[in-house]
Amino acid sequence: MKKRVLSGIRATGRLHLGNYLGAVKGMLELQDNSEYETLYMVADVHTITTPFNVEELRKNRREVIIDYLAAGLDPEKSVIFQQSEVNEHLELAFYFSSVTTIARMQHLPTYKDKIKQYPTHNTMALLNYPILMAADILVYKAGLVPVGIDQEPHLEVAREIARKMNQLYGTDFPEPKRFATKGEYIPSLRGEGKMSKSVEGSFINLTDDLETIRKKIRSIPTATAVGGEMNPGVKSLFAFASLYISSEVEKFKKDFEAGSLQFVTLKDAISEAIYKDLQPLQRQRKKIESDKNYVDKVIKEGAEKARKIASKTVKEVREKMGLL
Ligand code: AQP
Repeated sequence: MKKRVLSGIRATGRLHLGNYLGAVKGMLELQDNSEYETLYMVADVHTITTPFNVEELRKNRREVIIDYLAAGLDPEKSVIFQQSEVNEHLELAFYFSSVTTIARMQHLPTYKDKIKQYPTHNTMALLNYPILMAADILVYKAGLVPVGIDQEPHLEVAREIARKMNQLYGTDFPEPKRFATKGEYIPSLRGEGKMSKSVEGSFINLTDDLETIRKKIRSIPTATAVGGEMNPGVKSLFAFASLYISSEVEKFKKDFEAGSLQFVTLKDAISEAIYKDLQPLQRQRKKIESDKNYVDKVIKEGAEKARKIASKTVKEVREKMGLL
């Protein structure tokens, strides 16, 4: 049997370079490997774990699907679907919550970060985020998950839940591992933390044009750096350089150490390379967004395929837990 792969992205906005390099590139690589059966969703239910707007959610979840298709996810090879269309994720998450303590969830760094970001939104849904993520993965018995490094603590929780369920109820859940890409951690353009949809000024969207990308990359705070120790902004800039203009990095590093680096030259070289990399995706996106029927069909058929697998797992779990 083929190994299953599951990944997803929240519908909190349009996809950015961090989502693309940390998750989508890995999703593409596994989709094109015949050893794997790949399932990729837009995590629209996860979106409600932080403050959201109803109309934006409805719009963004479709935009994420269009970004997926534009990036090369192929419904002939992968199951592409909306999480909310497969109720089994939510049902399984509730069963999983019975083997998970509140204290374990409260100690997760991602949970602490989010309550710092949204102090008045410390909800049960937010606390349950990792349990729902475990259910997203394990409802398909997926063993491999292409996601950025920030998701590693959540994968640890998924492994713990799989182990506990197997011990207590004799289920056969795999212990899912992360599939890492070269861009597993893309820094914020603000010089602190990771690139994030919900942090203004931190990201480059996949649909940004050259002028916008140039402006954003130029905004990385490097002004006070002249040789010596790299400040966080300079470190971020060199992280982008390693990913996008790797053959020139050494030369730019030497210039930095010598105190002769023209930051704007380095920044513009990176911007052009990013734009060049995104151009095929942007062209493809224009075609796909005008084909409403095609996108509708992908969403409908994806849900049907996903439901078929998910319902089988949930039935098994209900039987093993004495609920059927
Ligand atoms: N900066 C990043 N570098 C590498 N990978 C990243 N990912 C996110 N940011 C980076 C990966 O993208 C996938 C989807 O993330 P998500 O939208 O489900 O959740 P997130 O981590 O919360 O993404 P954002 O952009 O930070 O959204 P907000 O601001 O709404 O919380 C995951 O695989 C993640 O690792």
